[in-house]
Amino acid sequence: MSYENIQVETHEKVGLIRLHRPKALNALSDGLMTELGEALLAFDAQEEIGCIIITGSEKAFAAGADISAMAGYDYMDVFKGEFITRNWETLRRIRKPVIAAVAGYALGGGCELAMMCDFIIAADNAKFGQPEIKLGIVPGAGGTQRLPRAVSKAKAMDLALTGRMMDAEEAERAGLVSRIVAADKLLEEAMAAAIIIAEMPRQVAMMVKDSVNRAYETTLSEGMKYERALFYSCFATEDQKEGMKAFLEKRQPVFKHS
Ligand code: CO8
Repeated sequence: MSYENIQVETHEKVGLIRLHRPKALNALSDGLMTELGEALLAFDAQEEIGCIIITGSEKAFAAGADISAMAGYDYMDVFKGEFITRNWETLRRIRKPVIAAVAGYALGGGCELAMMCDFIIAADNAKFGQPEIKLGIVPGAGGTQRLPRAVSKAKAMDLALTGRMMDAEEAERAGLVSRIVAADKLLEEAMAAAIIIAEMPRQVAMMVKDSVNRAYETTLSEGMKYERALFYSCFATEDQKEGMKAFLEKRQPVFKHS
């Protein structure tokens, strides 16, 4: 399938999606978000794909939602048009792990999109922020909800109220990103992580994702019950037999993803 606002590549078991609106620092237009959703669903449905990476350019992961499109909207346009939820929620339906490989600006909706991924690998030039307040709006895709869960209330308030940017080191200290790598090695490092994940028993990777995400939606005791049920279910799979047998036989496991 050909896209206008993204570039899609398959690297063996890894699906790579590059946001590609270079003239607008990958501003997340409606068209881009629709295409991103389609590409994500296609990779999720593709049997051989075990992990997906979303990345941008060296200058910008995404500088936010498209301000030129939003500027003319009134309340009824955004309310009735379900601006945001119509195509922004697709990412949440993806069951395979999704890594955000972020270089440059990840601002507003760009930061929110990165936070909707399962984890963020940041280039050393990455900058995160929720500058919406400077445009007269509140964040609309998780900036006031996922950000405090990721970095604490204090840091989220600071970022969303002042609109300032946070560099990669501050973001790592705050817990927003899992690791920082040199900007020219970003894709290489993200790909290496994605290959490791894609080689793991697929159903277990999907369960880990599901269960960790559940931790943000439920109480500890309900989350523990959920995790326990998933844990038990792993014993019905061939890969559990193979993983444990291979360990005892001191060899590498050969997973069948079943
Ligand atoms: N939307 C549209 N165009 C943009 C955006 C954007 N978010 N960001 C940058 N651009 C465009 C610029 O207008 C410029 O275009 P042109 O060359 O035609 O004038 C081009 O990209 C390059 O940008 P700059 O010249 O500004 O580049 P600089 O290097 O000087 O500055 C910055 C880079 C600091 C990133 C600056 O571009 C900037 O501040 N951008 C806006 C950041 C921002 O406010 N983001 C939040 C947007 S609101 C939002 O995301 C709400 C999310 C709601 C949830 C989801 C809703 C669907």
